[in-house]
Amino acid sequence: MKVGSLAKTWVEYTNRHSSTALPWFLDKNTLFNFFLDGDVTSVSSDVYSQFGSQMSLEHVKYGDSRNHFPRRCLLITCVILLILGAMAAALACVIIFGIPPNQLTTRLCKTTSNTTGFLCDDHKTCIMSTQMCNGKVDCSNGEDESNLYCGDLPHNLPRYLFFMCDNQKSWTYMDKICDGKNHCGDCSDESELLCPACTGWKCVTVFFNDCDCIPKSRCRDNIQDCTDMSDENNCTK
Ligand SMILES: [Ca+2]
Ligand SMILES: [Ca+2]
Repeated sequence: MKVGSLAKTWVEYTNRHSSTALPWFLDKNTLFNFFLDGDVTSVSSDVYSQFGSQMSLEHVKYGDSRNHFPRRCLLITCVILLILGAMAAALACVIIFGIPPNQLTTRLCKTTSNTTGFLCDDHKTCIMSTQMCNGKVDCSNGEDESNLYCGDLPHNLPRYLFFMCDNQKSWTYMDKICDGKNHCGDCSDESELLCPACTGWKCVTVFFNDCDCIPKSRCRDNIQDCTDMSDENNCTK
């Protein structure tokens, strides 16, 4: 049965019976399939308008199970194409820029002098904190002098490589803590809380670079180091 005659038969039937119900010999899906697949231009305009209206109602009522399949297929096809596109882009990046180096999860390492250091990209070289951003390339790739770490000192350095002084204005490298010299200006890098007990001579010192502990080598050397001259009068080497 052709589309035109099928539609006409349905319209004539519904007109005759004053009903929009489908006759027993016409299956809903068959009608829809004809309209969706068929040559609707072969149906006369008046028949199409009536039939088309009914089709819209039926379409809402029963759902368009036919159209779900192609839409789903279209969606799946788009997703597959996107995935393939992303894979192709990644492959192109690898070809153009090369395989990215194995990223380090941490730069924390122990130096040969058993202090906390910075691990270079080669995964082997461990440099001292004072070798970071000192104007000299110590890692083979130069990462110790890169803007990534040296752009905003000390904030871009790994936290374990620098010490923030008590005055909150100065900072120093971890390697400079407890070395007997006042790098902070307020001696917080040489405080008793951080450092081992003084093994030299303890006094209030004269020189700005010293804190309250001078090495015994400076006792009785005819140079005043302590305000009370105890380094020259009382200290025993
Ligand atoms: Ca360096
Ligand atoms: Ca110091």
